[in-house]
Amino acid sequence: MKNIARFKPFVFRELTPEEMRSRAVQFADELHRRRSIRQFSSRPVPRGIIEEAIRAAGSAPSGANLQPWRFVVIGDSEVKRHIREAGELEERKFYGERAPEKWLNALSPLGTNADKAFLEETPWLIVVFAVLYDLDENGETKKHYYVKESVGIAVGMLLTAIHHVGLCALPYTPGRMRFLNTILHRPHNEKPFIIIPVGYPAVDAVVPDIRRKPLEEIMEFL
Ligand code: IYR
Repeated sequence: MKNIARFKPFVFRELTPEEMRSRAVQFADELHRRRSIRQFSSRPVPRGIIEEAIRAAGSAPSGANLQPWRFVVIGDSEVKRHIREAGELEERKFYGERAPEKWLNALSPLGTNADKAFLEETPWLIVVFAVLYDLDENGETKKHYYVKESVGIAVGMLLTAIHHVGLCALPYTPGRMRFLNTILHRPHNEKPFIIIPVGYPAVDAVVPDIRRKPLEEIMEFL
């Protein structure tokens, strides 16, 4: 093992306990206002905003700092249409044959179905790929570690960044997503992880009336 670790001073910005408390409450409240949206407006969103949100996601921690993610942003209507067609084909199989009764029951409060108009409505679709391994100069594969965990954290940060700038999104995952490699010309080591339509909500958008578990149900201190 070659030791190539180099270190530099860590610049820590300490907050007062009052600032800490106030920021903690404000941030939790802000995140609780986030909702997954399924009806979007076609109102344009500047590309620079999407770039900054992805830059925020790119700060996520990752296994061995290998940053095993790729964000493909689609603004082209024809590409969006292809993704919608392939997504809806997959969803018709899911809702029509593949999904077990129990799964459909769990989904019923959300009122979802095979129609995925949002894939064409939003100005941008961000398709996140998990990069399972890299190829080095000699064509040798270089393994990536904790890929799902790393990409999951980055996507969480991306959704947070999108919400923070005042836009809406939907973490969307059709059951099988390899069609995205074909449509977007991505190599096989990149595995589709999630599709995130981003934009303004439709003026008449509605959200399911569902609740979030209160703190006591999700937390335990020992
Ligand atoms: N992919 C389908 C089904 C679906 C599955 C889960 I788990 C959800 O939280 C929501 C939907 C769809 O998007 O309709």
